[in-house]
Amino acid sequence: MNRMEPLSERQRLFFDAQGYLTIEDALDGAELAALRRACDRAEAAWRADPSRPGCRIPEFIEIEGILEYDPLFLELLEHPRVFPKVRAVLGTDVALIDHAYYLTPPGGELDGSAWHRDVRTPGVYHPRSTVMVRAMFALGDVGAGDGATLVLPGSHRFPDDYPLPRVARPEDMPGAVPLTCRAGGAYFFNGNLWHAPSPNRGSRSRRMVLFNYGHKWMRPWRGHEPSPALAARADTPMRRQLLGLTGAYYGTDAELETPAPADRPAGG
Ligand SMILES: O=C(O)CCC(=O)C(=O)O
Repeated sequence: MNRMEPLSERQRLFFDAQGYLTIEDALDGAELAALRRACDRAEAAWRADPSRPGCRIPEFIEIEGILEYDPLFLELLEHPRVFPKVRAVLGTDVALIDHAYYLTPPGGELDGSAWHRDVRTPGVYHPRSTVMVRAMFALGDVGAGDGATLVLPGSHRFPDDYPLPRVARPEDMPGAVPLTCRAGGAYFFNGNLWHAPSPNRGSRSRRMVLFNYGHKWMRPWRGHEPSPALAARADTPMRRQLLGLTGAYYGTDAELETPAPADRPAGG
């Protein structure tokens, strides 16, 4: 059984106050190597077939629906060093909203309008709820100039109409913090937190796998509904819940502990 690492009191306080949390060395060396291989295979398949969904512009590549490409991504979705913490801040009804592999090649430019929040719920007012949490895993080191995600700490508590300063470049936002990390590191942030991608001024593409979690009563973003092949791999209650294959409002929420494949009884 994988050991699930809970959210500590200190981490809870940091996330509640700042709206984000970083987890150094979330992946060990073997996990990182396997993830890089799976991402390389996914990228090759995606580039070979222009009909596959995503974004294909020089300064940003998004391979949408990364779970469709390799069973390894399903394991990552419940990674024991990250997923229990995400579930702790979202609730037991956690489910997946979207999932992708991002590559940010060097050389692109962005303007200040890149600042945004992921959550938009105009019909209801959720000032104290955590509606979405975006988790990102780094395949390589990400320094401040390497396209690091920028966040405005504490801004998840801003009201919807808070007048954020207009800036020319994302990195000009007063108080912005770049989420730097080493290869194998991860971070997640509240979907209400103001954040922005930043330009990659380094020499290598920034490579990140991301999962955006919400609640099982929310719909996945368009194009992120599981294919029949992916749905068939949802062989645990948690996988079914995460992929939106359970009731939206009723039924028992899935338990946290899910045996890793190696621990499952043969044929089980
Ligand atoms: O690429 C990043 O670091 C930020 C991603 C982002 O803003 C988003 O996907 O909403």
